Amino acid sequence: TPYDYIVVGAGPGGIIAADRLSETGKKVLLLDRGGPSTWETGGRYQPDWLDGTQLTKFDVPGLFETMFTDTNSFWWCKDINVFAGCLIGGGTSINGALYWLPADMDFSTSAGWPSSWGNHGPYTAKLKQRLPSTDHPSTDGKRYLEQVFNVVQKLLTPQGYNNITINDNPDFKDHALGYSAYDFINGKRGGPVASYLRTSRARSNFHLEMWTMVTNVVRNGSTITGVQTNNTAIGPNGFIPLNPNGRVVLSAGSFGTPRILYQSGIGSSDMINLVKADATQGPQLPPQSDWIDLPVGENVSDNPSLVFTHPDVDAYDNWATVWSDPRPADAQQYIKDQSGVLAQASPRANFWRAYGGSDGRTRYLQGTARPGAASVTTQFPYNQSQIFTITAYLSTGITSRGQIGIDAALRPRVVTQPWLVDPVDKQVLLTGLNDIVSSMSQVPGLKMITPDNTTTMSDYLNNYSLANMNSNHWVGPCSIGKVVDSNTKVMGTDNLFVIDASIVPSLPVGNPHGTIMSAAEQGAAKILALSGGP
Ligand code: 6FA
Ligand code: ABL
Repeated sequence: TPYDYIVVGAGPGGIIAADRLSETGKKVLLLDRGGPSTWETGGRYQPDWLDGTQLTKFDVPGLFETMFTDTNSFWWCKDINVFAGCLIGGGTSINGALYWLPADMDFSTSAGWPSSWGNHGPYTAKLKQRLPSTDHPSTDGKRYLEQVFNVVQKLLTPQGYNNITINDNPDFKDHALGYSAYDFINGKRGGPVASYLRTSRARSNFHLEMWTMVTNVVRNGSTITGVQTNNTAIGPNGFIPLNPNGRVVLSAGSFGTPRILYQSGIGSSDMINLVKADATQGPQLPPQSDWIDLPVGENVSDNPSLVFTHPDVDAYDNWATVWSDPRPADAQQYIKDQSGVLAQASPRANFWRAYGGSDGRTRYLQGTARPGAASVTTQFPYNQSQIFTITAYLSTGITSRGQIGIDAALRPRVVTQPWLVDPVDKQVLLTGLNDIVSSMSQVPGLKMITPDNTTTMSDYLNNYSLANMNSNHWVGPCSIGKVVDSNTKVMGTDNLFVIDASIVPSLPVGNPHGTIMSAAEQGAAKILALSGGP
């Protein structure tokens, strides 16, 4: 059956877009290549200790770190070689759920937004109303495993940091320190799935179809007539048509959306030629005269991580036991009323500082601290039970950019690495790392073990593997103003739109999904306001 709107991808961008579009009564189809995640979406994957409960791996915040250690990791997109979630909720069903209401600078013209996007306030207010943030997600309102916050506070206070409730002051991002904030709800993973998707699913004009991969849009010149999928159960040959004046919204994420565009004959010809050479997808391409030449790809993120130990810290076994053998009292407490340590993901403290660079630009550095560490490299003995990690991310202001494309097998790939391409970015990161540790001697008992004192910070950074610099915050391959216009419409098309991380022109100051969701609210409103629709 034909639809008014077909939204491709049920991550935060697609879920919010589909909810706002279906609110108007239009017939909306939301497609995802993956399957269920949390219990309410039909997911049933749980550890033995949760047997008999309606709590899955994706519901329990304290199971977050097991996303990276579980051998049965069906939730990752298998054809993408960086972390990307392919299940209902996309990244928000498997991520750390750190949730920052956007700062004004996240939507500024200097960040690459059209001036018409500058007033994000009403859209952020809508987001906040649907999805509040909390820095104390346990249902009893208490904070657990607080030692890391306390140590970080001792470290940063001498440097002039202010202790704030971060989401009460989204624009205060210089020398700001606060408890980690999340979009968990009632001690469980919340996010767009437990809010927007819930209201959509209650509407008869909304339909969600899982396990349906869109390969390309089908178009007649600049007019999209429907989407081609691999699901032959839902239409002739997997084709799903649009109603007259219908629209397609791509929300397949920073890797998924570019691939769909290339496979639809939209992008640079070197990428489309890879599609042309493919026996299956080649014949689906429109004639070369209809190819639309648009740039695809800028984005970036950096995160060298430092590992410290402190005798006051409980490393919580680096979360290694929470799946198979959680601390019994914590497991019982969580099952009873979703309170305690397991009601929160691993981070405990976040901080920001602004830096002037030698090129006159201001860059922001974010720190995230958590008990435990993904890896430790040191010559010295240390107490494994007392380790914690501070990860430093360079965000707003960085100029380094890379490119996302596809390989000959049409798998999304990073084709140009985006990390620290600009030497000023690197210099600022180095300054920031040195600053973080500059007051270490004022915290009795605090030692840094990675890098340890046989390595200078500069060598540590120079030798840091680029593969580990990936912070999973990919934005920009379909940047607004370059690939989509200020209404999120793909340039050169009549009715194809993009609402996801890929339109965000440069990194938000914090972990990005809050800003992406505000952008989705704003993008959906702009699409609905645009004449000529269904
Ligand atoms: N962001 C935050 O703000 N805070 C965090 O703590 C945080 N942590 C992580 C994290 O720990 C990991 C491991 C990862 C991978 C990301 C993290 N992020 C965090 C980033 C955040 O999750 C992403 O920025 C955000 O989810 C991006 O939202 P989008 O809507 O742009 O895209 P998604 O990838 O979430 O969703 C795309 C959906 O499309 C998926 O459900 C996928 O299955 C589907 N899809 C892809 N291709 C498709 C196709 N061809 N056909 C149909 N469906 C498709
Ligand atoms: C994010 O925004 C990042 O994208 C994640 O990488 C990060 O989680 C979460 N938020 C929480 O801060 C880290 C884990 O804590 C590490 O154990 C893991 O090695 C790393 O992700 C992998 O990228």
